[in-house]
Amino acid sequence: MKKIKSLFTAALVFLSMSVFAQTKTDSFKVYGNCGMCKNRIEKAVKQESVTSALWNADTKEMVVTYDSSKISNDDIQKKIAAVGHDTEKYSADNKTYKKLPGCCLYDRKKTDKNPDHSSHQH
Ligand SMILES: [Cu+2]
Repeated sequence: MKKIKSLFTAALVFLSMSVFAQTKTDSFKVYGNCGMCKNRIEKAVKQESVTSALWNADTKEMVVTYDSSKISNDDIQKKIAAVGHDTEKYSADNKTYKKLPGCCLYDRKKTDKNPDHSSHQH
């Protein structure tokens, strides 16, 4: 009986270790302004395979903990871009960006076309 119990414990430890091995924590930049942005950004990525998503409005730093066997860093960044926020790797669609509330219209770091600012050359 004791032997079975210890085998069971070993199996549990092994299982939790393999789960742990798939969990990854990454950080990357996401552009936005305020608390509303924070909700939008964090809500966009929260799902079963993303256990934690935290965005810092001051540093624009996003920290995500996710199951790398189910979702990739790229997929997560694409989800954020899809709700209107540029990330380090992916840019939001112009249309989606323009639909954001006024307070959320962050300075875009890498827009391809921005006629309003094209004259500001240094
Ligand atoms: Cu905002």
